[in-house]
Amino acid sequence: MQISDHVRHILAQYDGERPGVKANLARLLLHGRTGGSGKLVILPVDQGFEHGPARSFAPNPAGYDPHYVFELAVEAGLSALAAPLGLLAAGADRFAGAVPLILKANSANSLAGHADQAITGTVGDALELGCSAIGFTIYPGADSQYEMFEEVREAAAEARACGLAVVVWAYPRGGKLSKDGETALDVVAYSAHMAALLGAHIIKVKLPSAHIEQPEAKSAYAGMGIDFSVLSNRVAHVVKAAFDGRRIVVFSGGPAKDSQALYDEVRAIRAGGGHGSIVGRNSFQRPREDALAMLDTVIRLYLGETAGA
Ligand code: FBP
Repeated sequence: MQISDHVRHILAQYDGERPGVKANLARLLLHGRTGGSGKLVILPVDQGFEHGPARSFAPNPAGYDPHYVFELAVEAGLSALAAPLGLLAAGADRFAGAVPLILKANSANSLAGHADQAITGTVGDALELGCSAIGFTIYPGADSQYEMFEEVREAAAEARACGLAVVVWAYPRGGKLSKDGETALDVVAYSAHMAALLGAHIIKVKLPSAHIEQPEAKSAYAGMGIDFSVLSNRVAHVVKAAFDGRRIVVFSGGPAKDSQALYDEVRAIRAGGGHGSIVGRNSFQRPREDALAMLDTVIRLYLGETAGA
């Protein structure tokens, strides 16, 4: 596929970046049904690690098979599949070249008592598997946040030197943050900004609520004169916090929900200038045909092909 104006424009935002990184960003942006549009729809399947296999795959047991999620990403025409080392290694050979891969290189598990992530993959693993990017979660606010930042800084520098794009899952939690604070507008925007400062090429966040967590930030938000009760305005604010839209920002799908609710979120992401969705549980927890139909609508919404889904 030829480089489109949308993709050329996005790549131009990464001034001074290495050609290999830009080529891999282009690979992600040109693949699948949203290819060339400047939008990404990515399948993340690290929930087996993060939440455990039964919570993740019991609703649709086909998902226990790594090949199933490769097939889902390929058949749906998605931009990429993101997963930890073992899952990618189980399908990267058979599906070589069929869909770009993102190695999720750190992992948490829900048996742990505090918010932290362990490094579970390396740049060498990502290169060997033919990945376009490597991804890391950070937990802004967590007691372990500074160690996480240092780990990501080190691994991201190595990844960039090898021409891999870097994706950062910026998920505030722990420390002094309240539960509502994890998705508060000010905290999500702050986290997206920190991810950009850490050198992320693609930033993944949860959709922000209208709650403002930090008392010190309240007057700044009040003074902006923006109606933050509207989701698309909140999306636009998070995108602005990511270097004024110079970094790709994608939004996660969250726990399984009804399709219309998901489509409303996609409309808001698009209207707010977000670059796409990274939808895991809402994809692989649905039966295959339902998942394909839902992803088809999501893609068409991003392409502006369907307003009334
Ligand atoms: P979902 O679409 O299933 O929410 O996936 C997005 C994601 O970022 C996964 O990559 C990750 O496993 C999960 O959310 C983590 O969510 P949390 O840490 O909030 O449980």
